[in-house]
Amino acid sequence: MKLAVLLSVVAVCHTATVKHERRFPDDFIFGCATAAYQVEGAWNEDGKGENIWDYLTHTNPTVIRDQSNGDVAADSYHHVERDVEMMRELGLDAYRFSLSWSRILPTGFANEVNQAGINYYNNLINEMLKYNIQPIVTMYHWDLPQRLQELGGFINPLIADWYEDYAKVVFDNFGDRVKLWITFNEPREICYEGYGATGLAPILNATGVGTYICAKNLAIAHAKAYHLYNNEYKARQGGECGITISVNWFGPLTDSEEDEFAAELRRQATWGLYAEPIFSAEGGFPKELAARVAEKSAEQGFPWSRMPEFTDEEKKFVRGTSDFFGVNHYTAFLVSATKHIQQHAVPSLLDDIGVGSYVPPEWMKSASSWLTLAPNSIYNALTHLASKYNNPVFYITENGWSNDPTASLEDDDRVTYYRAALESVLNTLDAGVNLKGYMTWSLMDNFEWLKGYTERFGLYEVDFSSPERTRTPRKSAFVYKEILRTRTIDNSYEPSSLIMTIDEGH
Ligand code: GBE
Repeated sequence: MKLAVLLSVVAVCHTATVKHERRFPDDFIFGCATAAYQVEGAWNEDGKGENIWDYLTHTNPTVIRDQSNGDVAADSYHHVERDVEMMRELGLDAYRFSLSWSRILPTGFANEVNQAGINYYNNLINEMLKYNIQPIVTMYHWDLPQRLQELGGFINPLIADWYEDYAKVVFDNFGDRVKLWITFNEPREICYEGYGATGLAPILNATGVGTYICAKNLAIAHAKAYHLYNNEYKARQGGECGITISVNWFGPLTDSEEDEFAAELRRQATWGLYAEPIFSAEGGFPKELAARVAEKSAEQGFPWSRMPEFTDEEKKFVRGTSDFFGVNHYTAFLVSATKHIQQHAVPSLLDDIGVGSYVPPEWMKSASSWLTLAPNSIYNALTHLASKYNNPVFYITENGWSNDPTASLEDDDRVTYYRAALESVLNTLDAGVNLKGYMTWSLMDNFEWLKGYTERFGLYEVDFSSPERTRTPRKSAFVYKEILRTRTIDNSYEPSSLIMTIDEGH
Protein backbone atom coordinates (compact mmCIF):
# COMPACT_ATOMS: atom_id res chain seq x y z
CA MET A 1 0.00 0.00 0.00
CA LYS A 2 1.28 3.44 -0.95
CA LEU A 3 0.78 4.95 2.48
CA ALA A 4 2.55 2.10 4.26
CA VAL A 5 5.58 2.58 2.04
CA LEU A 6 5.59 6.31 2.68
CA LEU A 7 5.27 5.75 6.41
CA SER A 8 8.36 3.58 6.52
CA VAL A 9 10.32 6.12 4.49
CA VAL A 10 9.39 8.82 6.99
CA ALA A 11 10.41 6.64 9.92
CA VAL A 12 13.87 6.36 8.39
CA CYS A 13 14.16 10.11 7.68
CA HIS A 14 13.19 10.98 11.23
CA THR A 15 16.01 9.03 12.75
CA ALA A 16 18.55 10.81 10.55
CA THR A 17 20.16 13.84 12.16
CA VAL A 18 19.93 16.24 9.21
CA LYS A 19 17.75 18.99 10.54
CA HIS A 20 16.43 20.86 7.54
CA GLU A 21 13.60 23.32 7.84
CA ARG A 22 10.21 21.75 7.30
CA ARG A 23 7.65 23.91 5.49
CA PHE A 24 3.88 23.81 5.13
CA PRO A 25 2.91 23.67 1.45
CA ASP A 26 1.90 27.03 -0.04
CA ASP A 27 -1.61 25.78 -0.78
CA PHE A 28 -2.11 24.41 2.76
CA ILE A 29 -5.13 26.20 4.23
CA PHE A 30 -4.70 27.79 7.65
CA GLY A 31 -7.69 29.10 9.51
CA CYS A 32 -9.58 29.46 12.77
CA ALA A 33 -12.98 28.14 13.79
CA THR A 34 -16.00 29.22 15.84
CA ALA A 35 -19.64 28.12 16.18
CA ALA A 36 -22.86 30.13 16.08
CA TYR A 37 -24.22 29.59 19.58
CA GLN A 38 -20.79 30.05 21.12
CA VAL A 39 -20.06 33.48 19.60
CA GLU A 40 -23.10 35.14 18.01
CA GLY A 41 -25.31 36.21 20.89
CA ALA A 42 -28.43 38.09 19.69
CA TRP A 43 -30.35 35.02 20.81
CA ASN A 44 -33.78 36.49 20.15
CA GLU A 45 -33.02 39.38 17.81
CA ASP A 46 -34.39 40.02 14.33
CA GLY A 47 -36.69 37.02 14.27
CA LYS A 48 -34.36 34.25 15.41
CA GLY A 49 -36.21 31.23 16.83
CA GLU A 50 -35.37 29.40 20.05
CA ASN A 51 -32.88 26.55 19.94
CA ILE A 52 -31.98 23.80 22.41
CA TRP A 53 -29.17 25.85 23.99
CA ASP A 54 -31.42 28.86 24.51
CA TYR A 55 -33.93 26.51 26.08
CA LEU A 56 -31.45 24.59 28.24
CA THR A 57 -29.61 27.63 29.57
CA HIS A 58 -32.84 29.54 30.29
CA THR A 59 -34.85 26.72 31.88
CA ASN A 60 -32.04 24.80 33.59
CA PRO A 61 -29.25 27.34 34.26
CA THR A 62 -27.62 25.33 37.05
CA VAL A 63 -26.31 22.75 34.59
CA ILE A 64 -23.94 25.44 33.27
CA ARG A 65 -20.87 25.69 35.52
CA ASP A 66 -21.11 29.49 35.94
CA GLN A 67 -24.87 29.60 35.23
CA SER A 68 -24.15 31.67 32.15
CA ASN A 69 -25.57 31.40 28.63
CA GLY A 70 -24.97 32.46 25.03
CA ASP A 71 -27.58 35.26 25.01
CA VAL A 72 -24.83 37.75 24.18
CA ALA A 73 -21.69 35.57 24.09
CA ALA A 74 -18.95 37.33 22.10
CA ASP A 75 -21.73 39.31 20.37
CA SER A 76 -20.40 38.43 16.92
CA TYR A 77 -23.85 39.17 15.50
CA HIS A 78 -22.98 42.85 16.00
CA HIS A 79 -19.23 42.66 15.31
CA VAL A 80 -18.79 41.34 11.80
CA GLU A 81 -16.17 43.93 10.93
CA ARG A 82 -14.06 43.37 14.01
CA ASP A 83 -14.21 39.61 13.57
CA VAL A 84 -13.01 39.87 9.97
CA GLU A 85 -10.36 42.36 11.05
CA MET A 86 -8.95 39.72 13.41
CA MET A 87 -8.81 37.23 10.55
CA ARG A 88 -6.86 39.78 8.53
CA GLU A 89 -4.53 40.49 11.45
CA LEU A 90 -3.71 36.80 11.64
CA GLY A 91 -3.43 36.45 7.87
CA LEU A 92 -5.94 33.58 7.73
CA ASP A 93 -6.67 31.73 4.50
CA ALA A 94 -10.03 30.54 5.83
CA TYR A 95 -12.51 30.99 8.63
CA ARG A 96 -14.81 28.21 9.74
CA PHE A 97 -18.08 29.34 11.31
CA SER A 98 -21.48 27.74 11.72
CA LEU A 99 -25.00 28.71 10.73
CA SER A 100 -27.71 28.91 13.35
CA TRP A 101 -30.60 26.81 12.01
CA SER A 102 -33.19 28.71 14.06
CA ARG A 103 -31.79 32.07 12.95
CA ILE A 104 -32.46 31.02 9.35
CA LEU A 105 -35.61 28.96 9.95
CA PRO A 106 -37.22 30.25 13.16
CA THR A 107 -39.74 27.40 13.35
CA GLY A 108 -37.15 24.79 12.41
CA PHE A 109 -39.17 24.03 9.29
CA ALA A 110 -38.70 25.61 5.87
CA ASN A 111 -42.14 27.25 5.89
CA GLU A 112 -40.66 30.56 6.95
CA VAL A 113 -37.20 31.92 6.06
CA ASN A 114 -35.90 34.74 8.26
CA GLN A 115 -34.37 37.26 5.86
CA ALA A 116 -32.54 39.10 8.67
CA GLY A 117 -30.70 35.89 9.48
CA ILE A 118 -29.77 35.38 5.85
CA ASN A 119 -28.53 39.00 5.72
CA TYR A 120 -26.26 38.49 8.72
CA TYR A 121 -24.48 35.54 7.13
CA ASN A 122 -24.36 37.30 3.75
CA ASN A 123 -22.61 40.26 5.36
CA LEU A 124 -20.14 38.02 7.11
CA ILE A 125 -19.35 36.01 3.98
CA ASN A 126 -19.06 39.09 1.78
CA GLU A 127 -16.83 40.88 4.26
CA MET A 128 -14.52 37.85 4.38
CA LEU A 129 -14.41 37.50 0.61
CA LYS A 130 -13.35 41.15 0.26
CA TYR A 131 -10.09 40.09 1.87
CA ASN A 132 -9.78 36.72 0.20
CA ILE A 133 -10.67 34.76 3.31
CA GLN A 134 -12.40 31.55 2.38
CA PRO A 135 -15.63 30.68 4.23
CA ILE A 136 -15.82 27.11 5.55
CA VAL A 137 -19.37 26.67 6.73
CA THR A 138 -20.65 24.22 9.32
CA MET A 139 -24.37 23.78 8.77
CA TYR A 140 -25.04 22.34 12.20
CA HIS A 141 -22.99 22.93 15.33
CA TRP A 142 -25.34 21.62 18.05
CA ASP A 143 -28.08 24.28 18.13
CA LEU A 144 -31.21 22.39 17.05
CA PRO A 145 -34.42 24.45 16.84
CA GLN A 146 -36.23 23.72 20.11
CA ARG A 147 -39.47 22.75 18.35
CA LEU A 148 -37.68 19.96 16.48
CA GLN A 149 -36.30 18.71 19.79
CA GLU A 150 -39.82 18.54 21.15
CA LEU A 151 -40.63 16.33 18.18
CA GLY A 152 -37.82 13.97 19.13
CA GLY A 153 -34.80 15.66 17.57
CA PHE A 154 -32.28 13.12 16.32
CA ILE A 155 -34.31 10.21 17.72
CA ASN A 156 -37.02 10.89 15.14
CA PRO A 157 -36.02 9.52 11.71
CA LEU A 158 -37.86 12.50 10.15
CA ILE A 159 -34.87 14.60 11.24
CA ALA A 160 -33.31 13.58 7.91
CA ASP A 161 -36.10 15.29 5.95
CA TRP A 162 -36.18 18.38 8.17
CA TYR A 163 -32.43 18.67 7.79
CA GLU A 164 -32.58 18.26 4.03
CA ASP A 165 -35.15 21.08 3.80
CA TYR A 166 -32.84 23.30 5.84
CA ALA A 167 -29.85 22.32 3.71
CA LYS A 168 -31.70 23.38 0.57
CA VAL A 169 -32.35 26.87 1.97
CA VAL A 170 -28.69 27.11 2.96
CA PHE A 171 -27.30 25.99 -0.43
CA ASP A 172 -29.76 28.27 -2.28
CA ASN A 173 -28.74 31.33 -0.28
CA PHE A 174 -24.99 30.89 0.25
CA GLY A 175 -23.77 28.27 -2.21
CA ASP A 176 -22.76 30.83 -4.82
CA ARG A 177 -19.94 31.91 -2.45
CA VAL A 178 -19.39 29.00 -0.05
CA LYS A 179 -17.32 26.17 -1.52
CA LEU A 180 -16.66 24.06 1.55
CA TRP A 181 -19.64 22.68 3.43
CA ILE A 182 -19.62 20.70 6.65
CA THR A 183 -23.01 19.09 7.30
CA PHE A 184 -22.52 18.25 10.97
CA ASN A 185 -19.98 19.13 13.61
CA GLU A 186 -19.08 16.11 15.74
CA PRO A 187 -21.84 13.49 15.63
CA ARG A 188 -20.33 11.84 18.74
CA GLU A 189 -20.95 14.95 20.77
CA ILE A 190 -24.48 15.35 19.37
CA CYS A 191 -25.42 11.71 19.93
CA TYR A 192 -23.40 10.50 22.88
CA GLU A 193 -23.11 13.68 24.95
CA GLY A 194 -26.60 14.91 24.01
CA TYR A 195 -28.72 11.74 23.91
CA GLY A 196 -26.67 9.02 25.62
CA ALA A 197 -25.28 11.09 28.49
CA THR A 198 -25.54 14.53 30.09
CA GLY A 199 -22.58 16.32 28.49
CA LEU A 200 -24.45 18.59 26.08
CA ALA A 201 -28.02 19.73 25.25
CA PRO A 202 -30.57 18.18 25.29
CA ILE A 203 -28.88 16.14 28.12
CA LEU A 204 -31.35 13.35 27.51
CA ASN A 205 -29.31 10.66 29.27
CA ALA A 206 -30.95 7.76 27.40
CA THR A 207 -27.85 5.70 28.14
CA GLY A 208 -27.06 2.76 25.90
CA VAL A 209 -29.98 3.51 23.59
CA GLY A 210 -30.08 7.17 22.55
CA THR A 211 -26.54 7.30 21.17
CA TYR A 212 -27.02 4.47 18.69
CA ILE A 213 -30.40 5.57 17.36
CA CYS A 214 -29.14 9.14 16.94
CA ALA A 215 -26.01 7.89 15.15
CA LYS A 216 -28.06 6.14 12.50
CA ASN A 217 -30.56 8.97 11.95
CA LEU A 218 -27.77 11.52 11.78
CA ALA A 219 -25.88 9.48 9.19
CA ILE A 220 -28.99 9.41 6.99
CA ALA A 221 -29.59 13.14 7.48
CA HIS A 222 -25.99 13.83 6.49
CA ALA A 223 -26.30 11.61 3.42
CA LYS A 224 -29.53 13.33 2.33
CA ALA A 225 -27.85 16.73 2.43
CA TYR A 226 -24.81 15.33 0.61
CA HIS A 227 -26.91 13.82 -2.18
CA LEU A 228 -28.94 17.01 -2.46
CA TYR A 229 -25.75 19.02 -2.91
CA ASN A 230 -24.21 16.50 -5.24
CA ASN A 231 -27.28 16.11 -7.45
CA GLU A 232 -28.63 19.64 -7.55
CA TYR A 233 -25.89 22.13 -6.69
CA LYS A 234 -22.42 20.75 -7.21
CA ALA A 235 -22.28 21.08 -11.02
CA ARG A 236 -23.33 24.73 -10.79
CA GLN A 237 -21.69 25.81 -7.53
CA GLY A 238 -18.59 23.63 -7.65
CA GLY A 239 -18.06 23.14 -3.94
CA GLU A 240 -17.32 20.19 -1.68
CA CYS A 241 -19.53 18.72 1.01
CA GLY A 242 -18.34 16.65 3.95
CA ILE A 243 -18.65 15.99 7.65
CA THR A 244 -16.53 16.71 10.71
CA ILE A 245 -16.02 13.99 13.31
CA SER A 246 -14.13 14.34 16.60
CA VAL A 247 -11.19 11.98 16.39
CA ASN A 248 -8.96 11.99 19.42
CA TRP A 249 -6.31 9.28 19.50
CA PHE A 250 -6.92 6.09 21.49
CA GLY A 251 -3.81 3.93 21.62
CA PRO A 252 -3.23 0.73 23.63
CA LEU A 253 -1.73 1.12 27.13
CA THR A 254 0.59 -1.86 26.51
CA ASP A 255 1.33 -3.75 23.32
CA SER A 256 -0.66 -6.79 24.45
CA GLU A 257 -3.29 -8.13 22.07
CA GLU A 258 -6.00 -7.51 24.70
CA ASP A 259 -5.09 -3.83 25.03
CA GLU A 260 -4.90 -3.43 21.25
CA PHE A 261 -8.42 -4.87 20.94
CA ALA A 262 -9.64 -2.69 23.82
CA ALA A 263 -8.27 0.39 22.03
CA GLU A 264 -9.94 -0.71 18.81
CA LEU A 265 -13.30 -1.10 20.58
CA ARG A 266 -12.87 2.32 22.14
CA ARG A 267 -12.09 3.85 18.73
CA GLN A 268 -15.15 2.18 17.21
CA ALA A 269 -17.39 3.43 20.03
CA THR A 270 -15.98 6.95 20.00
CA TRP A 271 -15.66 7.79 16.33
CA GLY A 272 -16.02 4.59 14.27
CA LEU A 273 -19.74 4.65 14.97
CA TYR A 274 -19.95 7.85 12.89
CA ALA A 275 -17.09 7.37 10.43
CA GLU A 276 -17.62 3.77 9.40
CA PRO A 277 -21.07 4.17 7.75
CA ILE A 278 -19.70 7.02 5.60
CA PHE A 279 -16.03 6.25 4.95
CA SER A 280 -15.74 2.44 5.00
CA ALA A 281 -16.10 0.41 1.81
CA GLU A 282 -18.84 -1.85 3.26
CA GLY A 283 -20.85 0.80 5.11
CA GLY A 284 -22.86 0.29 8.29
CA PHE A 285 -21.73 0.36 11.91
CA PRO A 286 -18.33 -1.00 13.06
CA LYS A 287 -18.53 -4.79 13.27
CA GLU A 288 -16.85 -5.67 16.55
CA LEU A 289 -18.78 -2.96 18.35
CA ALA A 290 -22.09 -4.04 16.78
CA ALA A 291 -21.42 -7.63 17.86
CA ARG A 292 -20.62 -6.51 21.40
CA VAL A 293 -23.75 -4.36 21.72
CA ALA A 294 -25.94 -7.17 20.32
CA GLU A 295 -24.47 -9.63 22.81
CA LYS A 296 -24.86 -7.26 25.77
CA SER A 297 -28.41 -6.36 24.72
CA ALA A 298 -29.39 -10.05 24.66
CA GLU A 299 -27.81 -10.62 28.09
CA GLN A 300 -29.78 -7.65 29.40
CA GLY A 301 -33.08 -9.05 28.15
CA PHE A 302 -33.64 -6.72 25.22
CA PRO A 303 -35.60 -8.47 22.45
CA TRP A 304 -33.42 -6.58 19.93
CA SER A 305 -29.95 -5.13 19.80
CA ARG A 306 -29.81 -1.60 21.17
CA MET A 307 -27.71 -0.78 18.13
CA PRO A 308 -29.95 -0.48 15.07
CA GLU A 309 -28.84 -1.86 11.72
CA PHE A 310 -28.62 -0.18 8.37
CA THR A 311 -30.53 -1.97 5.60
CA ASP A 312 -28.46 -2.70 2.49
CA GLU A 313 -30.19 0.17 0.78
CA GLU A 314 -29.37 2.53 3.64
CA LYS A 315 -25.75 1.39 3.67
CA LYS A 316 -25.47 2.21 0.00
CA PHE A 317 -27.20 5.55 0.49
CA VAL A 318 -24.77 6.64 3.23
CA ARG A 319 -21.46 5.17 2.10
CA GLY A 320 -19.10 7.44 0.19
CA THR A 321 -21.07 10.59 1.03
CA SER A 322 -18.25 12.88 2.07
CA ASP A 323 -15.86 14.73 -0.23
CA PHE A 324 -13.42 15.03 2.67
CA PHE A 325 -12.95 13.87 6.24
CA GLY A 326 -13.11 16.80 8.67
CA VAL A 327 -11.31 15.97 11.90
CA ASN A 328 -11.61 17.80 15.19
CA HIS A 329 -8.63 16.69 17.16
CA TYR A 330 -7.53 17.73 20.63
CA THR A 331 -5.91 15.00 22.65
CA ALA A 332 -5.27 11.28 23.28
CA PHE A 333 -5.96 8.54 25.83
CA LEU A 334 -4.32 5.17 26.47
CA VAL A 335 -6.73 2.26 26.61
CA SER A 336 -6.53 -0.91 28.65
CA ALA A 337 -8.53 -4.14 28.71
CA THR A 338 -7.94 -4.66 32.42
CA LYS A 339 -6.68 -1.50 34.11
CA HIS A 340 -8.40 1.81 34.99
CA ILE A 341 -11.82 0.21 34.47
CA GLN A 342 -14.71 2.21 35.91
CA GLN A 343 -18.31 1.32 36.66
CA HIS A 344 -20.85 2.76 34.24
CA ALA A 345 -24.63 2.83 33.98
CA VAL A 346 -26.18 -0.37 32.59
CA PRO A 347 -26.92 -0.25 29.74
CA SER A 348 -24.57 2.41 28.34
CA LEU A 349 -22.02 2.78 25.62
CA LEU A 350 -19.13 2.76 28.09
CA ASP A 351 -20.51 -0.35 29.79
CA ASP A 352 -20.93 -1.97 26.38
CA ILE A 353 -17.22 -1.65 25.63
CA GLY A 354 -16.03 -2.03 29.24
CA VAL A 355 -12.47 -0.81 28.73
CA GLY A 356 -10.32 1.47 30.86
CA SER A 357 -8.61 4.67 29.80
CA TYR A 358 -5.57 6.40 31.16
CA VAL A 359 -3.76 9.71 30.74
CA PRO A 360 -0.08 9.75 31.75
CA PRO A 361 0.52 12.42 34.44
CA GLU A 362 3.42 13.89 32.48
CA TRP A 363 1.17 15.11 29.65
CA MET A 364 0.68 18.88 30.10
CA LYS A 365 -2.77 19.78 31.49
CA SER A 366 -5.14 22.47 30.22
CA ALA A 367 -8.03 24.13 32.05
CA SER A 368 -10.34 21.39 30.66
CA SER A 369 -10.36 18.06 32.50
CA TRP A 370 -10.40 16.06 29.24
CA LEU A 371 -7.64 17.97 27.43
CA THR A 372 -3.89 17.30 27.75
CA LEU A 373 -1.00 17.70 25.35
CA ALA A 374 -0.49 14.15 24.06
CA PRO A 375 2.71 13.58 22.04
CA ASN A 376 2.30 13.45 18.24
CA SER A 377 -1.39 12.62 18.55
CA ILE A 378 -2.39 14.30 15.26
CA TYR A 379 0.05 12.04 13.43
CA ASN A 380 -1.22 8.96 15.28
CA ALA A 381 -4.87 9.72 14.56
CA LEU A 382 -4.51 10.79 10.95
CA THR A 383 -2.12 8.09 9.75
CA HIS A 384 -4.51 5.56 11.30
CA LEU A 385 -7.54 7.07 9.54
CA ALA A 386 -5.64 7.40 6.28
CA SER A 387 -4.69 3.75 6.11
CA LYS A 388 -8.12 2.63 7.32
CA TYR A 389 -10.12 4.69 4.82
CA ASN A 390 -7.85 4.80 1.78
CA ASN A 391 -6.36 8.23 2.42
CA PRO A 392 -9.25 10.59 1.67
CA VAL A 393 -8.79 14.38 1.71
CA PHE A 394 -8.59 15.54 5.33
CA TYR A 395 -9.06 18.89 6.99
CA ILE A 396 -8.32 19.42 10.66
CA THR A 397 -11.35 21.57 11.37
CA GLU A 398 -10.56 22.14 15.06
CA ASN A 399 -7.54 21.87 17.32
CA GLY A 400 -6.95 23.94 20.41
CA TRP A 401 -6.10 24.51 24.05
CA SER A 402 -7.95 25.97 27.02
CA ASN A 403 -6.75 28.12 29.85
CA ASP A 404 -8.22 29.81 32.85
CA PRO A 405 -10.13 33.11 32.43
CA THR A 406 -7.63 34.78 34.77
CA ALA A 407 -4.55 33.58 32.84
CA SER A 408 -2.24 36.24 31.41
CA LEU A 409 -2.25 37.26 27.74
CA GLU A 410 1.16 35.57 27.57
CA ASP A 411 -0.37 32.14 27.07
CA ASP A 412 2.84 30.14 26.83
CA ASP A 413 1.03 26.84 27.44
CA ARG A 414 -1.15 27.43 24.36
CA VAL A 415 1.93 28.41 22.34
CA THR A 416 3.62 25.16 23.39
CA TYR A 417 0.51 23.19 22.45
CA TYR A 418 0.12 24.77 19.00
CA ARG A 419 3.79 24.36 18.13
CA ALA A 420 3.64 20.68 19.11
CA ALA A 421 0.39 20.18 17.20
CA LEU A 422 1.75 21.81 14.07
CA GLU A 423 4.96 19.74 14.26
CA SER A 424 2.64 16.74 14.35
CA VAL A 425 0.83 18.13 11.29
CA LEU A 426 4.18 18.30 9.46
CA ASN A 427 4.88 14.69 10.44
CA THR A 428 1.47 13.78 9.08
CA LEU A 429 2.14 15.55 5.77
CA ASP A 430 5.55 13.86 5.51
CA ALA A 431 3.81 10.50 5.90
CA GLY A 432 1.81 11.16 2.75
CA VAL A 433 -1.55 11.80 4.42
CA ASN A 434 -3.80 13.88 2.19
CA LEU A 435 -4.23 16.69 4.72
CA LYS A 436 -5.21 20.01 3.14
CA GLY A 437 -5.80 22.40 5.98
CA TYR A 438 -5.80 23.19 9.68
CA MET A 439 -8.10 25.37 11.81
CA THR A 440 -7.50 26.37 15.39
CA TRP A 441 -10.25 26.32 17.97
CA SER A 442 -10.81 29.10 18.43
CA LEU A 443 -10.45 32.53 16.84
CA MET A 444 -11.73 34.05 20.09
CA ASP A 445 -12.98 33.11 23.55
CA ASN A 446 -16.55 31.95 23.56
CA PHE A 447 -19.32 30.15 25.44
CA GLU A 448 -17.84 26.75 26.24
CA TRP A 449 -21.16 24.83 26.52
CA LEU A 450 -21.70 23.39 30.01
CA LYS A 451 -18.46 25.05 31.15
CA GLY A 452 -19.87 28.49 30.34
CA TYR A 453 -17.09 31.10 30.30
CA THR A 454 -14.84 29.21 32.74
CA GLU A 455 -12.61 27.66 30.05
CA ARG A 456 -11.08 29.87 27.34
CA PHE A 457 -9.92 28.63 23.94
CA GLY A 458 -9.33 31.88 22.02
CA LEU A 459 -6.29 33.16 20.20
CA TYR A 460 -8.03 36.43 21.09
CA GLU A 461 -9.22 37.04 24.60
CA VAL A 462 -12.76 38.40 24.82
CA ASP A 463 -13.70 40.70 27.70
CA PHE A 464 -17.17 39.40 28.55
CA SER A 465 -17.70 42.19 31.08
CA SER A 466 -17.34 44.97 28.50
CA PRO A 467 -20.42 45.92 26.49
CA GLU A 468 -18.25 45.95 23.34
CA ARG A 469 -16.91 42.45 24.08
CA THR A 470 -13.43 43.82 23.41
CA ARG A 471 -11.12 41.34 21.69
CA THR A 472 -7.40 41.36 22.55
CA PRO A 473 -4.79 39.11 20.92
CA ARG A 474 -2.93 36.69 23.12
CA LYS A 475 0.70 35.76 22.54
CA SER A 476 -0.51 32.62 20.75
CA ALA A 477 -2.17 34.84 18.12
CA PHE A 478 1.21 36.37 17.24
CA VAL A 479 2.89 32.99 17.15
CA TYR A 480 0.18 31.52 14.89
CA LYS A 481 0.42 34.56 12.62
CA GLU A 482 4.20 34.11 12.32
CA ILE A 483 3.79 30.42 11.46
CA LEU A 484 1.27 31.29 8.75
CA ARG A 485 3.49 34.06 7.36
CA THR A 486 6.68 32.00 7.23
CA ARG A 487 5.05 28.58 6.64
CA THR A 488 7.52 27.21 9.18
CA ILE A 489 7.65 26.75 12.95
CA ASP A 490 10.39 28.72 14.66
CA ASN A 491 10.44 27.67 18.30
CA SER A 492 12.58 30.65 19.25
CA TYR A 493 10.21 33.26 17.84
CA GLU A 494 8.99 35.80 20.40
CA PRO A 495 6.64 38.63 19.44
CA SER A 496 8.39 41.97 20.10
CA SER A 497 5.17 43.38 21.57
CA LEU A 498 1.54 42.37 21.84
CA ILE A 499 0.43 45.14 19.48
CA MET A 500 -1.33 43.72 16.45
CA THR A 501 -1.30 45.12 12.91
CA ILE A 502 -2.57 44.02 9.53
CA ASP A 503 0.19 43.03 7.11
CA GLU A 504 0.16 44.33 3.56
CA GLY A 505 -2.03 42.29 1.26
CA HIS A 506 -4.47 41.24 3.99
C1 GBE B 1 -15.23 20.79 20.32
O1 GBE B 1 -15.64 19.63 20.97
C2 GBE B 1 -16.44 21.56 19.87
O2 GBE B 1 -16.68 21.39 18.49
C3 GBE B 1 -16.41 23.01 20.23
O3 GBE B 1 -17.69 23.56 20.07
C4 GBE B 1 -15.87 23.16 21.62
O4 GBE B 1 -15.95 24.48 22.08
C5 GBE B 1 -14.44 22.70 21.61
O5 GBE B 1 -14.35 21.39 21.16
C6 GBE B 1 -13.76 22.76 22.97
O6 GBE B 1 -14.37 21.88 23.86
O7 GBE B 1 -16.62 16.52 32.17
O8 GBE B 1 -15.07 18.03 31.08
O9 GBE B 1 -14.92 15.64 30.70
C7 GBE B 1 -16.25 16.96 28.41
C8 GBE B 1 -14.60 18.79 21.43
C9 GBE B 1 -17.14 17.50 27.36
C10 GBE B 1 -15.17 17.62 22.20
C11 GBE B 1 -15.45 18.25 25.85
C12 GBE B 1 -17.51 17.44 25.03
C13 GBE B 1 -14.81 17.99 24.51
C14 GBE B 1 -16.89 17.18 23.71
C15 GBE B 1 -16.96 16.90 29.69
N1 GBE B 1 -16.52 17.30 26.06
N2 GBE B 1 -15.77 18.06 23.45
S1 GBE B 1 -15.83 16.75 30.99
